[in-house]
Amino acid sequence: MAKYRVAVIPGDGIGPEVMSAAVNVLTEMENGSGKFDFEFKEYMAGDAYKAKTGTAMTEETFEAVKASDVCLFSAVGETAKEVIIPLRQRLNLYANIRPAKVYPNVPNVKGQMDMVMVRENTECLYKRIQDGGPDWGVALRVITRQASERIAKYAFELARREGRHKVTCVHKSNMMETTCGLFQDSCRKVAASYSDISYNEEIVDACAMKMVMYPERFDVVVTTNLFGDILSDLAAGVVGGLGMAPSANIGDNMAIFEPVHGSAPDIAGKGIANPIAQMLSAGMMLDWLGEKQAAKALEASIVEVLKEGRALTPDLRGTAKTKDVTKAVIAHLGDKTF
Ligand code: GGG
Repeated sequence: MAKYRVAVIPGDGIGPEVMSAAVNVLTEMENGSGKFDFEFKEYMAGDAYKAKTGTAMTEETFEAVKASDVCLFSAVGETAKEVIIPLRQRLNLYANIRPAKVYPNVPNVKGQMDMVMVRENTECLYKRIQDGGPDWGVALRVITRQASERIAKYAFELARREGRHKVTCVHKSNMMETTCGLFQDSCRKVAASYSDISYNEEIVDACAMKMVMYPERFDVVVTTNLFGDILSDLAAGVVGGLGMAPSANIGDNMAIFEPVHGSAPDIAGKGIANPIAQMLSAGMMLDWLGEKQAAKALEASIVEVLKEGRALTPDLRGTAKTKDVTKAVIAHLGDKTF
């Protein structure tokens, strides 16, 4: 039996609520499968932990995450820059994968979108090389050829692996020639080795407009860190909101899976958070671990719950609670083998 050591970081706000839903689902899957076994270990990090201890994430927690097979992360609030950003950068999780897909019964903008955002995850303004005073601020945007070619290659390989046909490089090289120009040039060079995948380019502002008006035109999008952060929220909006948006931070030997959403303090503690983004992230984790059948079974169960339309949380215009969605997904897993 495969054994996986999973570091669990529930974080702040709705984080613990959606994390508990996903861990319950994974535990049911472990019991039902007999093929894999999870060892979940929970670690505290984020705003609440910082308020209590003075630090948002200890070095011990970082080392524990590093030593685990994989990490399931939820959401932190203001301390994202002290928790998830350092985790991504220090563990060299260079590819941030953010699928945006229309699901049944989920209110969406145009009815059609099935896109994967491949966001460079280690550099750009998120390097956080900055300075400032009361009346000025400056931040350094770092783009290297090595990281740009690496993420472009990841995007083309993902397209091949998933049977996708097009990669779009999103940039602003007309304004930022040294950074975006280098990113664009790196993508062009990599594209030349993938004659089976078509390639085009979009300037980021026009791309934002087109993603809303013509979401069906996008397949795989590769872009720099900040543009990817913004456009993936936009894409989530097109397909029904952040409650439906999962993500993966992938490196060569380690990965962290997290919903795109933040800690949503406005609805924390009410039991109404949509756990689907966290569950879909858990599904991406199963896929990355090689448990392909389990990953498919989990997504299929979520789709069935959405189709039934009974266990929908308020963000999906329903009245269900987080726990109702969890129960419904677990019930649908019951008739599947994985
Ligand atoms: N799980 C999502 C989360 O904690 N988001 C907080 C945030 O601002 N993240 C920044 C980012 O994704 O780059």
